[in-house]
Amino acid sequence: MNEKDAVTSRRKIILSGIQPTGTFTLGNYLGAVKNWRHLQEEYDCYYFVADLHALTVYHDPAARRKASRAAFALLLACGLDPEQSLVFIQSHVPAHAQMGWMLSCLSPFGDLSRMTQFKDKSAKHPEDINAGLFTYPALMAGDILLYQADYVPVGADQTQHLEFTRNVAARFNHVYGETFRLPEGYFPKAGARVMSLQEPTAKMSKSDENAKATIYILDDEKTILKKFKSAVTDSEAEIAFREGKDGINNLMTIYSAVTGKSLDEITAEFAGKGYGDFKTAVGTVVADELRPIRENYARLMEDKSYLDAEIAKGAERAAHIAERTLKKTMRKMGLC
Ligand code: AQP
Repeated sequence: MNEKDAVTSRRKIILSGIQPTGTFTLGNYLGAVKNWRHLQEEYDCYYFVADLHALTVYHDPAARRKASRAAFALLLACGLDPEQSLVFIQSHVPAHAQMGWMLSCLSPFGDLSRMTQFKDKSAKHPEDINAGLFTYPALMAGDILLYQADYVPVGADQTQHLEFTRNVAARFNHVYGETFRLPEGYFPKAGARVMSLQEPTAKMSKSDENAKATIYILDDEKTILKKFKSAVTDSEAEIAFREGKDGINNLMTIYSAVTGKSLDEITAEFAGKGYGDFKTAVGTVVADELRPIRENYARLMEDKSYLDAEIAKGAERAAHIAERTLKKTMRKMGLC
């Protein structure tokens, strides 16, 4: 095989991360992590716990340390195989912070100020609008470019980040010479945007203060059923997906993402049934889907030495790959 063939036949690299800002939600799972599991078959997958990104919002250090470890265990519990994929904790690989700084020096102020996440989080935490919140897109660009990722799975709310990363990479390549591969968005075939159960126009979020609004992937069956029972719907009695039925649309989206059934099939299945029956059905399939994850997680958390070893192994492998790009970037910038 000549060199060109070897290059073109390599498996493409996919990279994504999740913040350890709390136990993953059903949204994190159906919108991201469940797909990450399937992608392992086809791609070289790099998945990380984005603890440096989580620093932009105030946190308790001891709780964060535990949450990062728990997030790593949750990724494995959800089916990410550390033998097959590279799973690691971001801050354990110093190259991320180093690359983030170098790329922040190529990040236009104007572009940073237009980022929706900066605007949203500043509005949510007006008492703590810190520089990290402003420059996080440069850190994120570093996360992606360090591993020369081909694809980044993106939801509708993340295309801005990908565009930013591509612009920074192109600018760097232009100014300092060809260094970075420009990543493309990966738009999963399956994948759902899951909304809050109490306010179905807002996305389901780990850090929602109203626990009834969110299904956490470690919730037990009873809790899951109870939360779905109290989900906000509407005053009609028809299980159909259409504008104005945000609560029902959300439940149908969840049911579809878990069972693989189409929206039309779901409408047919529940024709003539009430919202109560539908809520119980959604709660039941979700509880069945999450049960093995909860069991895997409990097993992993009991096996401290296995978890520690996997965390260390992930960091070592990731650092090895990241260092190569970091060194090249530093050379190009005249730092070594
Ligand atoms: N509700 C959701 N529906 C579908 N996908 C979702 N994701 C998050 N919420 C939903 C996807 O999960 C991945 C990891 O997200 P993250 O931890 O990096 O940050 P986030 O998007 O800010 O998630 P949260 O749960 O809302 O966290 P907090 O409360 O800390 O801000 C991403 O791919 C995201 O799209």
